[in-house]
Amino acid sequence: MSTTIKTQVCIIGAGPSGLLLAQLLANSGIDTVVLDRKDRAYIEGRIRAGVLEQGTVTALEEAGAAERLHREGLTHDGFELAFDGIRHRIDIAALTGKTVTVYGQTEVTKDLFDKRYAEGQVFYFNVEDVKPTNLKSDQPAVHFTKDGENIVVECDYVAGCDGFHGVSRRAIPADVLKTYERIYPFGWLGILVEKPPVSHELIYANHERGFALASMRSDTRSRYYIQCGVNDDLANWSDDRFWEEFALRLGPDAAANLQTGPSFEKSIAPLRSFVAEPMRYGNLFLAGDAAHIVPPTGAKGLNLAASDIRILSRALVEHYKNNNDHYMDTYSATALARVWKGERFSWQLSALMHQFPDHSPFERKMQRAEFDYIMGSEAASRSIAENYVGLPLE
Ligand code: FAS
Ligand code: PHB
Repeated sequence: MSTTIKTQVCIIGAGPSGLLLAQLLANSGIDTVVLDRKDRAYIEGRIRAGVLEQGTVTALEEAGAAERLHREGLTHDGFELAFDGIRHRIDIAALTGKTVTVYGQTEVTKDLFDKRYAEGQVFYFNVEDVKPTNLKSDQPAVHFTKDGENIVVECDYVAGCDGFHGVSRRAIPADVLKTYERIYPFGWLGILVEKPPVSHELIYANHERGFALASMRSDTRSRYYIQCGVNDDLANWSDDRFWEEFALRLGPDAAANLQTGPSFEKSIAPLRSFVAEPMRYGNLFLAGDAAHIVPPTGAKGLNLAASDIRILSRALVEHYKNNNDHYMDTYSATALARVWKGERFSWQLSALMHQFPDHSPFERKMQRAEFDYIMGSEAASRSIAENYVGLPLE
């Protein structure tokens, strides 16, 4: 016995990808149902991205969910790369005419949830056994259970916005799906602390002891990271040990203004580069982390998810409003063209800024030479800047 629901687009995942897609489709009168295996509080509690490209801000404006972002977000026109204490500012505004906005993914998710709830979005949280079916037919469906009840969503299209560990990508047959992966031999240990940031701009630091990143969530809340072992344990990292290591890697000049205090969030994230092709299979469309993962070094993860959704929402709106399937037919190729450029930049900046266990003194010299070249070349700095602010959508 099961309950049947009908909708136009069934969205699996209520992270930033799924929520933004639901909002952009709702703005065009397209009906959706959104499923998630967690609930709103859990999803909003995840601490992740912190830097938004202008394109992502535009998408949130189009979604009508950018009011608090414009009130509370911090506009940044530059950031620093540091190498063994030597600092070089990348003036993104002068080099590209663009800026980035510092505004946590947590806040983006809260704003999108508020908007979706205000407009009566149908959500199913804490779902289990999610299974997309009949994807190559014109009547795809998504089966799941909720509190022991079997439910089927009959829809026109399925949007797989369920992240790296979701089920959507796995619904594509192994002889169709091709994946590409690079797992990095280190992770990032991140903390949140209610203290003013050490600098008004982000500092990415390469030190012989390892990478460090000074970021923030506001003028009073800082987000700091240090590179750690791929199997490192949070139990090994007291706040005191973190602060000592972080200050060493930042260097005495940058760390001079460091205000330490008790962390209220501490977590370790593994780093990987990953892409799944194609991003469409029949009437299933993959978007965001369900299709690709980048190391957070280039601040691309959330922003690539947002650009997928801008491309996918246009495709679905064109289909429903103008009976034009051109953008659906080209979705995978268009999204992947941008994804691969984001993967390259994230991989390149990770290679420049981290200590690799298998690096010889020669590789260390190559990293320093690249840093010196970037410092001395406007062209090299502009290349970093234009990737950081986000390449054009198409
Ligand atoms: P998400 O993973 O955010 O959301 C997927 C949703 O699908 C989740 O809510 C999940 O519960 C749900 N789901 C999964 N399986 C399901 C199933 N079977 N059925 C139903 N629902 C299911 N990016 C940056 O730019 N900067 C950063 O610093 C940064 N740090 C990160 C740290 C960590 C630990 C992680 C994991 C990612 C980080 N990212 C960062 C990347 C991150 O921001 C992602 O790019 C972003 O969350 C992508 O959003 P979604 O595609 O919505 O995927
Ligand atoms: C963050 O503030 O969480 C952040 C900022 C920039 C990055 C990665 C993470 O590249």
